[in-house]
Amino acid sequence: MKALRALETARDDALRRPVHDARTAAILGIALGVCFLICFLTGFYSHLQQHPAGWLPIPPRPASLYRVTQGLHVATGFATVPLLVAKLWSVYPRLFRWPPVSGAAHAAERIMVLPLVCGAVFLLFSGVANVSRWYPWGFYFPAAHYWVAWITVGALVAHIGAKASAARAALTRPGHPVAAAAPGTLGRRGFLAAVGVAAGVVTVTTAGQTLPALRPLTLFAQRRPDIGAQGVPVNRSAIQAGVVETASDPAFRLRITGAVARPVELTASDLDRLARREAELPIACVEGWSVSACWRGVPVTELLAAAGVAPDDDVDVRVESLQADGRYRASELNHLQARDPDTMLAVAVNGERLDLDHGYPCRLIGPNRAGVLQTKWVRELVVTPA
Ligand SMILES: Nc1nc2c(c(=O)[nH]1)N[C@H]1C(S)=C(S)[C@@H](COP(=O)(O)O)O[C@H]1N2
Ligand SMILES: [Mo]
Repeated sequence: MKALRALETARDDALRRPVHDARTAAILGIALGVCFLICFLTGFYSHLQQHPAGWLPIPPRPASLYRVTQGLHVATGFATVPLLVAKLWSVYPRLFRWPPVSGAAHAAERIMVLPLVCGAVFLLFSGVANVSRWYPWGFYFPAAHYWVAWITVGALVAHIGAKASAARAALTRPGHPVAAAAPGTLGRRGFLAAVGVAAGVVTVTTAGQTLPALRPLTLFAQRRPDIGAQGVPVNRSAIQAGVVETASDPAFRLRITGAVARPVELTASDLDRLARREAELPIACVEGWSVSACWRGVPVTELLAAAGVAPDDDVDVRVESLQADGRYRASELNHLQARDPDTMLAVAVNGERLDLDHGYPCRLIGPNRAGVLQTKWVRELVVTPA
């Protein structure tokens, strides 16, 4: 009994402190809600890039759109970690309220907090672990991350619905009777400032993986995008992909097959001779790092013309790699991407012949494509009517 009373007193003392009151919870809730919204929308866009809906072909312009959306996805995800910790710490004394619920509606609202908290913790943990290339799980990360995001957003919408009026009241009532912190304890301002600084430091030290100006400050970034052959990181080397021999073989032929008037075969030196298009395009990995480079190659639309595909024929193109297996050994170009003059099979990057690790003899590079779709060591373009 005594212990229970002591717990009650501790809880009531805590709830009276501004760092644990409704106003602090509301401010952190809004910051979290904004971050989650950005993360969810950019994450959904990344999902659409990799699992396109037939009715919504991803356009190839603006060329750097995916670089921006995925950079934002990972940056806001990282910044959300201190915000979520702060929010949970701010509201945890409420867990000790007695009775825990005051009716059926309140019980339903409380139960929805469980998927919200568990989902948010799972998303942040799995996301940070994934970009750190630490896979302490047996499931396939993108699918789990995607479905848990829907559950979490559903729970978040329910939570916002339940809490909107309380949050509005807490924010519009400035003369809150318990707003002042006891002397010597952390006040709301100090607490929120500390959380803001933590989120800012995480962002600034992560964003160097995509913003060159912040590169010297990279600490949490998983990649320095300027480290790698030819100034571009290597995500899977030729050795890892098992293509060293086939890619360097003089018998290599690029084939253009499928719905074409005449199948085409080109050698590596044919490709080199035809490669006159130059474009500045980013490699933008789903992991959040990105780097822009100057590519030289043969536009896919010229290769289609060589195979007798009429310029106004809407076609999709499947891009196949020499790599025998692995998730990223092939990708699709929709009819908009296939006709963009900067979608090309590149043979050179930053003024040098493509390194074997970057996809020699030729690799796909196109505007506004997720890194996983920029297939390396291309051996075949399979054309299908769109
Ligand atoms: N054949 C093949 N192409 C691939 C991959 C792969 O594993 N196999 N990885 C992709 C990923 S995830 C990225 S981010 C880019 C990176 O290209 P880079 O190694 O030249 O920087 O290549 C893409 N192309
Ligand atoms: Mo990637």
